Amino acid sequence: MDKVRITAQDGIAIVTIASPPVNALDAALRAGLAEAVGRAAADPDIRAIVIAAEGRTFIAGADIGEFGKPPAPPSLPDVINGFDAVTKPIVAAIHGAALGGGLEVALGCHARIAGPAAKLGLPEVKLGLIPGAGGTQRLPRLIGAAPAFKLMAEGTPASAAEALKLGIVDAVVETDLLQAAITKANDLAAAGTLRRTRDLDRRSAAGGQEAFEQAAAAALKRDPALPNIAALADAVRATFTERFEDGQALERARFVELVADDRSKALRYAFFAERESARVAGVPKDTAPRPIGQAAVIGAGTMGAGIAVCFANAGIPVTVIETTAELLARGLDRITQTYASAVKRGSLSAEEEARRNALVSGKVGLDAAAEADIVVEAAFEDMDLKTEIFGTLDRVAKPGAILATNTSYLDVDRIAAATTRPDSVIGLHFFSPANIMRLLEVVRGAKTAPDVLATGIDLGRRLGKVPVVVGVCRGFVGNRMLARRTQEAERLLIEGALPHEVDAALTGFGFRMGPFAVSDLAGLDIAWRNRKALGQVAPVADALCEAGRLGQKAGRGYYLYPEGARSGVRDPEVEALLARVSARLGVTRRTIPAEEIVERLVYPMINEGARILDEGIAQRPGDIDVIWLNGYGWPAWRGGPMRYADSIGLTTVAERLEAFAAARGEPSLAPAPLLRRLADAGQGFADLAAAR
Ligand code: 3H9
Repeated sequence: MDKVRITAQDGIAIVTIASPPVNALDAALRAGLAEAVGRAAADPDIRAIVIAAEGRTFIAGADIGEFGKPPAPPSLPDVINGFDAVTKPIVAAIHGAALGGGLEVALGCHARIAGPAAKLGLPEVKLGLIPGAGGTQRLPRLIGAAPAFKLMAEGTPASAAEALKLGIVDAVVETDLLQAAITKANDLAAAGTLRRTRDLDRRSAAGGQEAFEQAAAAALKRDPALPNIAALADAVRATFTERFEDGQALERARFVELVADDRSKALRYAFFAERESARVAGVPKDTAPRPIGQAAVIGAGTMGAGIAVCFANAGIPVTVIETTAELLARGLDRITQTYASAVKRGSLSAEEEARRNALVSGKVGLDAAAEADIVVEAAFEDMDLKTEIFGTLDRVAKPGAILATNTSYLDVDRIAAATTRPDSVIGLHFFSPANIMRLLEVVRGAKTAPDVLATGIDLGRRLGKVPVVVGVCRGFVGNRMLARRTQEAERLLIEGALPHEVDAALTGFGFRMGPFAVSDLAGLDIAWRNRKALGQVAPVADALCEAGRLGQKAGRGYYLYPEGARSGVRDPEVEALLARVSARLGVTRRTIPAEEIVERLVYPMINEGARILDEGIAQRPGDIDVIWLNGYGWPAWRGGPMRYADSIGLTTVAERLEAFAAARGEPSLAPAPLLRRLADAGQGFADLAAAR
């Protein structure tokens, strides 16, 4: 089927793009678009042209899957520059998303009309790129260099209303978008003037070059690891100093360089991995999710309240259930406070605050779960308590209701066995703060029904999360791998590293925070309690807890937090404590280089990831990467731990693990069978993904 159709209506050519699912601009579509516009331009019966699209979006951008492959003509810049040579008005009718190359197509038109749900943006920075089809040159000329730069540097699309305010679109129409675009095309044809974006001079709108330079400096400070922000600033700066053609040549050269950069490759990999994670073995694509119109959350602590906020944010009425009126009141207060501070920050309107608060109600006692289509249990991590709750829920919840547990570590199958409907039981592992963190581990129990799993995934998306299906094991995927890192971090302290050195090694790698700064922020007591319950020992962490150093809330943990300090400072007391622990264990302390610290922290995690894959707890390496990218602050431009392992080479990873295991006499550090097999075959985790 042709990807581009052309029809005519009273002298107006309507060029319709139809390339499901999102009209990405692959080679066939580019050729079809150029051909259709060229044909309309040459047709003496045609006065003007409208470009519209079918399906759920206008155009989602260039075809990301084509990047890195040999270029197939015509290039997108050539197609859009071709519009500049057309002497008849071209109007874009934009519904849904006009992103990246999609917005660049629209910017190559003489006018843009949007529907109310349109989203317009140049999100290339999120893929480690910059716009490469004239966006950096046309948008500043249309709306001003400073606002254009901000839109491109943040990469977040503007709503139709925002785009109208910024001047990206000429009008937003509530109904009959195509007709409105045709009318505009007729008006422009009658007026006889052509307003090409490249000829406009609004670069200095909204603060001029000075405002642009300020925005550029701020953006460079925010993300110094990515080369594309500097490239973006150079390209936009060129709109002040260069002719359009020269600016566009600079943009193109930088774009081509960035496409070849491994950081962009990693970000593109993550884009597809996130989408692939939605495909789950045993759950056919057409599996209908169960309808979710009413939710209940059991437990109104920090986690329960955060989960309730997620439901209310998505417009789903939610009942919060507690054991006493006092605990309930405290939990409901947490929720109203969350919204009140969002209003204070300016990120939520008072109207929306009222709407969301009205979706939240509270009750004492599990009977209140009777009406819910889904119940999410967020009580203490205690198996007896959870099985008791699920036993009761089994009696009170309506038939077909999904019973979900937010456990972080416990066996979902044992929890399911407390009910007579284990097929309706699932794990929904939210991350703290639940209303902020994007990751949702959807835990598939041995008996979870496919439509229950499909509902977990669908609901996750409705809640604005990235849902990833995982199997049952202690800690699932993310926390199970994290436990390895935590163990090694503790061990590094015993061998001679200091907390700030370990943290600096990981922030140098790209994490926003190191493990000890994170522990101090979260508090050391929960992990301490867990270790005690499991009979585990962590000599350094235990000693800190025994000394009352429970983290930031105690003013001291791995670091000292002087009154009012936002981040910790080195504490000689901790360093003396480390020396004592090492001496007690008979370990001679040594200086450990940052490179070794990173390897010691990251390789055992990768090794655990290999075990997780071998056991089928994660379906594919990409799922593990999506989990670490969205739940644990893995630097996006490194593409997740499994892809990182491939980039190092599994032979190297295996050799280093072998060396760590030998040096420590710790067999669990030795390469896992899957890692060893792949390394011996000269393969990477990606080969495994391809073979499955
Ligand atoms: C660019 O434009 C560079 C130019 O400046 C210069 C060029 C010279 N390409 O997300 P969904 C697939 S860079 C290829 O689940 P939604 C996606 O993989 C690009 N494939 O849908 C999935 O496939 P599958 C700048 C793409 O409704 C399917 O479409 N643009 C592309 O939740 C559905 O996707 C962007 O960065 C693509 N561009 O969200 C925008 N886009 O079914 C990227 C999607 O096999 N796209 N696919 O898993 C998005 O943000 C979202 O897809 C969108 C729809 C919001 C449009």
